[in-house]
Amino acid sequence: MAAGSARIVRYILFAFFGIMVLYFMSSSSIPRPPLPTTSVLKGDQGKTHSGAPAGDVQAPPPLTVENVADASNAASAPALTSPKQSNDGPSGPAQSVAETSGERMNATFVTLARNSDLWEIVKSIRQVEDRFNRKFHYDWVFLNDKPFDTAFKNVTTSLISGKTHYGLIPEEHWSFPEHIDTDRARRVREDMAQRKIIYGDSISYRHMCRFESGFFFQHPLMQQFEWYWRVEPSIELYCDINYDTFKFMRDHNKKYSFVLSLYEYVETIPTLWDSVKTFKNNHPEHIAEDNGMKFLSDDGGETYNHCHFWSNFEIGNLNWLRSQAYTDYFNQLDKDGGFFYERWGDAPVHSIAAGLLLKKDEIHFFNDIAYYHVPFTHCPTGEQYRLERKCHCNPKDNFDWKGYSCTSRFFDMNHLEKPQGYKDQQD
Ligand SMILES: Nc1nc2c(ncn2[C@@H]2O[C@H](COP(=O)(O)OP(=O)(O)OP(=O)(O)O)[C@@H](O)[C@H]2O)c(=O)[nH]1
Ligand SMILES: [Mg+2]
Repeated sequence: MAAGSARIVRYILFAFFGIMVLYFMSSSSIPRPPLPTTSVLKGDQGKTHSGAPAGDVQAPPPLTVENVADASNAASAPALTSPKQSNDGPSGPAQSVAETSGERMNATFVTLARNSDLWEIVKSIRQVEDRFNRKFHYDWVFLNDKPFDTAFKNVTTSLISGKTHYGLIPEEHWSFPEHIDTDRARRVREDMAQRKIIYGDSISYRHMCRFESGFFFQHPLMQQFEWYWRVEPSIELYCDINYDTFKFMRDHNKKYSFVLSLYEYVETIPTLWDSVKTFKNNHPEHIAEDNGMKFLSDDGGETYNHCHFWSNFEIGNLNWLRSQAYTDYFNQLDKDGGFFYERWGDAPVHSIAAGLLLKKDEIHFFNDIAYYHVPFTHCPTGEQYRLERKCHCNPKDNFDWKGYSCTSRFFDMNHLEKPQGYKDQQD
């Protein structure tokens, strides 16, 4: 019995000694981040900087582009009282906080939406934030022909890591101009409805296309910016984007960009090219040397082949859209009335402008922005390429090399080498 008790006491002492040794090792030699006394706020109420619940202690993450951006954001986090939302015109430079490690571009996301688009646009915002903007915190401008409601503003602001702006479109940018014969426009809509042309009977769709063609970049909220990235509801982004796409555009002298291209429905633009020709005759000074006509026409400009960049995604330069060349171009088209007497879309309107007013190498194909807008997908060709960027798109869905895409033409015009494996994706 006595020998047994002594053994138990020895075990207890041994165990105690072991625990003490472990305690000293853990508290003296393993560096641990201090417990936060206050959570670092991003300027929006109650969210911790890392997205983790306050008080959760995590090991310091490795240095990446993302962390560098986050770290400098923490240093310059705006005070809680500074509004993240603005309804009333451009913010001063004090509010555009440089949050990335390098230079911050004068750029914004821009979305035209109705209040009823809220639950579809939030899906797009999540994707854009997760894949890109949580590292860069660019602003986001929302435009609407009706005032945005509180729910729309609160939900979108809570999801966006940059500052949000909400603007009302002036009536003259969303109505029939005086020179339009509204009876003729109505007859066109009735005819298109009978012929089942998509959105052919819609007035609001036509206002939308005209607004996106000629006015979004003129809105007072957009005037402060030089670069834009257009985002529509229900899109997907499939790959990480770890660099500043706006900076890329500036550094490589790009003015317009695309991810998907295709042929336009002929019925919606029967006389668009005639109007373009009138513009070319009236303003030969605006036609760029070494332009992208080859993408638009197979006979040197005589006829339009209907190729266009799909404008639901665009990263572009706002000063170009505000230039005299683009203004003269849009005014000619608007005067000819095809936004209402036909159903001209902003995609061919922007694309033809990019093809004629810019040098062809000022247009960029963003292969690494993997993207979906119903019903087409751009999923970069090449497995290694997709793995490096953590892409989650199915390469079988890639539209780039299919017969109805115009992207091959863009590659041919610019003498670009198509990626390995493109032939396997042709049908
Ligand atoms: N404020 C406002 N926004 C609109 C209106 N119609 C369309 N939009 C927006 O304009 C953009 C283009 O409209 P969509 O309906 O997506 O047009 P689309 O991409 O040609 O067609 P879908 O295939 O249906 O997406 C989207 O961002 C819409 O939210 C409108 O009447 N008012
Ligand atoms: Mg759309």
